[in-house]
Amino acid sequence: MQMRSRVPTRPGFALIAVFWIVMVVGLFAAIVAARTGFDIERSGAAVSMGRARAAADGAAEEAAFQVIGRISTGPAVVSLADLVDFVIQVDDIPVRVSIVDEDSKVDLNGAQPELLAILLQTVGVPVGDSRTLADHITDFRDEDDLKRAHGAEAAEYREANSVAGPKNAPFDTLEELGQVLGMTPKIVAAIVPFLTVHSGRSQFDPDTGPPEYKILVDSIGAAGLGAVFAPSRRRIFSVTATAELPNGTVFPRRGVFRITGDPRQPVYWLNWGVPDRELSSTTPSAASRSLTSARGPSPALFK
Ligand SMILES: [Ca+2]
Repeated sequence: MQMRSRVPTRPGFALIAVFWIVMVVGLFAAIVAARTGFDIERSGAAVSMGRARAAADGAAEEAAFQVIGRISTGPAVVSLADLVDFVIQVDDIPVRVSIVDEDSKVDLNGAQPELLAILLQTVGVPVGDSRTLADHITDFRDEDDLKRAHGAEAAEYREANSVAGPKNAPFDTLEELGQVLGMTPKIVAAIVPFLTVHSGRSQFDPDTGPPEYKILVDSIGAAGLGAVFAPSRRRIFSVTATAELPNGTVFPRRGVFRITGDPRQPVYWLNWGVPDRELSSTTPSAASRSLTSARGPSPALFK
């Protein structure tokens, strides 16, 4: 007998309620502002931002339930290709939404150093530096203080005059990559689109990822590392929802959710924030700048 999950009720009512609460609060703020002589223009901007935020948040929630609906009612292998870029209308506000299966990405904690090295090479890091950085990443996240062949543990960070040492614990965020000895903002920005900290797997499913992953797949095939591929579990997804008001006010929301299978709480949000657009302008840490002094000359990681 084929199992058929119950499709949970969409939070449409809650979404509209949240939207109107934000509107009322915003209106109240505007009245108070007017009575106290507060700059009404600033108050108007705050109301606009509140509306955009509420619309983005509502669309993100709605998108999560659309994924659940699709997976619960569809065949075993469901295409989510049309959810990569679509629009959800919240009241009169269009919200551009994008959903990505996190199992399609390389997990920063689960990936073996060989896979990390190939990923680094794929974005243009020379082979020698890619092995060094892959070992640095592995030493940064493993709990021991035993340096890998090309790695860096506490002594190497001290030698490089780095204020901080290796974390010796799993990455909680992709931003932490910037703390890895020898990592530059440019490399971080290049590899982050391929990475997640949410799947926890040593394998990934590039078939469910964006077309840009093909170059990584080709590199992996050429290196004979085919065992790093595994089908997605269709369980963990990230959603980006960007609301734009007619007056130009924009609010982007990014969240990562897990499908629980529990109809009482079908969506569990692992992360709720804003897109990682700041990553490309991450301030280089002392560690990031010191690969040359720690590991010999490395004039350019991108050749
Ligand atoms: Ca370590």
